[in-house]
Amino acid sequence: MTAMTFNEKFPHQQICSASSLTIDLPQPPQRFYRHGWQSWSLAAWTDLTPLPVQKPAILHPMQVDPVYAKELRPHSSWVGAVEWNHGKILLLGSLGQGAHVTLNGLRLEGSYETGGGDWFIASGDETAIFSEYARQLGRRFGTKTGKPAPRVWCSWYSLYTAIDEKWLIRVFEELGDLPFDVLQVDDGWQIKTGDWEANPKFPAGMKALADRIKSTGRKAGLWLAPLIAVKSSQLFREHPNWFLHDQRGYLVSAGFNWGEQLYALDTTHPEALRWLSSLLRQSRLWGFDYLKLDFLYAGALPGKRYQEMPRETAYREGLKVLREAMGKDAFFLACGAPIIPSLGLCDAMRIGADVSGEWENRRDVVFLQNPAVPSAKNAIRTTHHRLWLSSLVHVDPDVAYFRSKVCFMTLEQKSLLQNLALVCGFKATSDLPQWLTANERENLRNFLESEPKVKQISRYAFRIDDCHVDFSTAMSLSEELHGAEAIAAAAVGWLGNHGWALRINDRIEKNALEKLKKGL
Ligand code: 9PG
Repeated sequence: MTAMTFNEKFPHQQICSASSLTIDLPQPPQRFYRHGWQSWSLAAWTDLTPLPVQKPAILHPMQVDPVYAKELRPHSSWVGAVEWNHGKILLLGSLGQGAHVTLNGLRLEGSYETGGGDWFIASGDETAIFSEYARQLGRRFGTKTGKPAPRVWCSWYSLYTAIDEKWLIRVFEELGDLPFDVLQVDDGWQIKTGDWEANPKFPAGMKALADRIKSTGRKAGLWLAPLIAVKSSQLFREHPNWFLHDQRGYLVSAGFNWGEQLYALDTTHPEALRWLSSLLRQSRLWGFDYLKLDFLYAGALPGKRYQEMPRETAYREGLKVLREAMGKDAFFLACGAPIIPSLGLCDAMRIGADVSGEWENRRDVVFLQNPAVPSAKNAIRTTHHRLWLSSLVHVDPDVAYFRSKVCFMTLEQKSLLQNLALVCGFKATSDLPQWLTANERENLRNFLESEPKVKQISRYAFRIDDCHVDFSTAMSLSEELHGAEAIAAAAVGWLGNHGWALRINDRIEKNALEKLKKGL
């Protein structure tokens, strides 16, 4: 254990090697910078009051690092920072994988889960320090490839899993000459998560769909979640031994989605790796050159592996196999991904929660106290706090909305999402052309064509060409609940922890989508 004291003589910047390290602070800081484990997990400056354990617990493996889900002290994956009122910060960040930072009273503590590694410690101006931390990470993990960020139309945030071949082809036609570089097919094409063949809604098959996209002069994009499988998939039923188990031999939960239990592939299992490799090669053979690989956190969950190694090392080794199989020329967007262990292996990374057509969903955000669920506000907050990664990888803030149909955001809220995309330099939407008015379509075109000058002027404000944009309204977290609201929240939290309740919710959402689709 290495111990230090933060005082006037403390160097502005240093790198040291230790399995664990503590820095004594002279006085309690005002704020703590927490950095969530994977794309969807909260990243934010918060005050020191403990954040409530987010609900429901059944989703912990897919929303946070489950090892620290119940930690009440301010804590952070790989990198944490504290700020006193004078605006200066002290940052403690690991330069290796599998590290965690905790604020324990007047002590900033960092520790590696296994073995030791390097730490970057610096104090001073926030922007300068984070960019130096990023530079140090880049030296160890690799940095941006030369590929530009494509402009993407993604099928998810309109009809979600209700997509089908006929309907997508109609969309591709109606997008006309809007300047998109990639048309990306999201979740809904596969038989099941784990069984990656076209389902009956795609009778011509995936190669035909990719050909169709490419005939419009664009690249074809495909969503896959290669490291998970649902319990009912053929993959899981035929190869339960390829999946992660715990020390006692029980299957490790990778969360709950699509009304089902999720399991995680063991990325150290040679047969699982062979299967993964052929899946990625197959996707390329179909003709998809842009791959959105999702739910990647599953590869780094704690468990007993075929080959024993630290969990994030196992993940990164698995990711190398995926990258190798898809080839260097494919554009790889990592999503639901543990951040640091994915650097250098992907071209772009989702750095926040999913957006949705809603600014904030009362049930999810307020009652479940969950900053990782889909919502525009959650997406903006976390993305904003990870912008420092943009020198290392293209940062994806998720899609922007231009439509007023099937969207519950105000013009200001939609414009915050659009502006965040301009700050990130990563532009995408899921708006259906048939939902856009002539004016909205023009706004979308201008957005896709614009290359504005972006300058950060304070922690949450930017100048984008001549506009002043302030993201502060997205930064607050939900307040602690009292009285009747607290009781309602406990009930929602309890319900949300049950598979049957999530299944009912899933059904209701599916029916609503089908209805929406019929109205098109
Ligand atoms: C397809 C979607 C889209 C989307 C991805 C991912 O419960 N959760 O925390 C949760 C977060 C994100 C999520 C699903 C669940 O969405 O981010 O863009 O591809 O999968 O299923």
